[in-house]
Amino acid sequence: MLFPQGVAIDGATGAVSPATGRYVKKLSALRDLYASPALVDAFIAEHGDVNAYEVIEYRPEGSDICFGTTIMAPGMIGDEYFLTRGHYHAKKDRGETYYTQSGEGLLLLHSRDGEARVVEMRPGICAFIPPEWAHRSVNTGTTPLVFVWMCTIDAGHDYGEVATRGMRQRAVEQDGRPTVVDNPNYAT
Ligand code: PAN
Ligand code: ZN
Repeated sequence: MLFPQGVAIDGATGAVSPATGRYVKKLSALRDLYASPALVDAFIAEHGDVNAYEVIEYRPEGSDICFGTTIMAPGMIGDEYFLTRGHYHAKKDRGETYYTQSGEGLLLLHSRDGEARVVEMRPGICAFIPPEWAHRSVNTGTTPLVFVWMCTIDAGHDYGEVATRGMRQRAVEQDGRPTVVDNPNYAT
């Protein structure tokens, strides 16, 4: 039987208590997602294989919904901001919300039928991610980007398509400001 529970979420650190799981993504694991993998190698040679982001989950067994936090380190590879892998949900009718707690970033999205959108990530903004939209977050600030995500427990992740084709857009710094540009390498 499921019982109600209050789960503490620290909006500054992203700590979740109690949590049911967590994982860390090292920068090296994301190498091929950047416009310049060679610059990832150079970054790691200089700074080490840093923790690019961490995901902490509250996923009660037998529940229909789950939530948790993502904590993204600030950083850049050349002019490109630190990013998450990006994915579609495995179940095609499952959406999600991202409610930013601290830091600043951009949520890059594209639909299977060719639309691309960007939603600002900053405290107070809860992003709605409809089903069938690939989504990737980027940290455009100088502090950790912390957001609470919530979705159905069976949404699942389909990483393959974004890994092979890329996202339609990239978030880069131009003239000192976050700018979204078309990804020339997006495989249509
Ligand atoms: C999030 C993401 C999390 C990490 O929980 O999984 O931010 O991003 P990647 O999974 O793309 O590496 C979510 O969107 N879940 O569905
Ligand atoms: Zn998702």
